[in-house]
Amino acid sequence: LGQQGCVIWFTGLSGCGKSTIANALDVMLSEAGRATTLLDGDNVRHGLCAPPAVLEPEHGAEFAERFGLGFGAVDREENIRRIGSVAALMASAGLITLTAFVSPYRRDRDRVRKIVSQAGRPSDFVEVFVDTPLEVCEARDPKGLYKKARAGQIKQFTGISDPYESPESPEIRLDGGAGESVDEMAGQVKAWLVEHGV
Ligand code: GGZ
Repeated sequence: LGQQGCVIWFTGLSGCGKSTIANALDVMLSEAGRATTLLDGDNVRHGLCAPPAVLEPEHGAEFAERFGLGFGAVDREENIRRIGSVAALMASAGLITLTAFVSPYRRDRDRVRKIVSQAGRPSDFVEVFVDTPLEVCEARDPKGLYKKARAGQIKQFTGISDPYESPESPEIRLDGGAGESVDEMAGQVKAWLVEHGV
């Protein structure tokens, strides 16, 4: 029998720490001998879910318009649908699949939960809410995006001019504003996985 895969779905605001924590967890699980993979905006939004401007030169304007993804509600819905489908495939191939996307809409996240659970067991989808206060995310502003959003240079920016729907009953909630280290928070997720037989 191969190892059992699952999806660990990190969600939270831009700058909340989800990618960093997911990366740290990825290292911990790999060191423990588990086969893992990590999907985040840095790899997915350049390829599978690239914006129209990236697709345009090779595929033309009509294609880019239809299949390129931005940050409107429908584009985010399709972004999460594509990522959820890929994550479900990877999990069914036995990988512990870590994903780190804002995924601001509850309905979109719940749909992924359904896809993953249908393919396996309900416990195969682990939602991790990285609950960092907006003020903390905005103070960090590692890419200067909040500043641009406040200045109106980025429209529909989550937390500023676009909604974020907090998970109502995530498997795990991490308090990203409490001063815990990245490794401590990644360790909490790992402990949960061990405790639940993943
Ligand atoms: C939110 C945005 C936006 C808007 C660009 N709203 O901190 P980051 O930079 O690296 O993470 C954010 C990332 C969000 O992409 P996702 O694929 O995770 O979003 S979603 O799940 O909602 O589809 C941020 C950057 O891209 N970014 N514009 N308007 N974040």
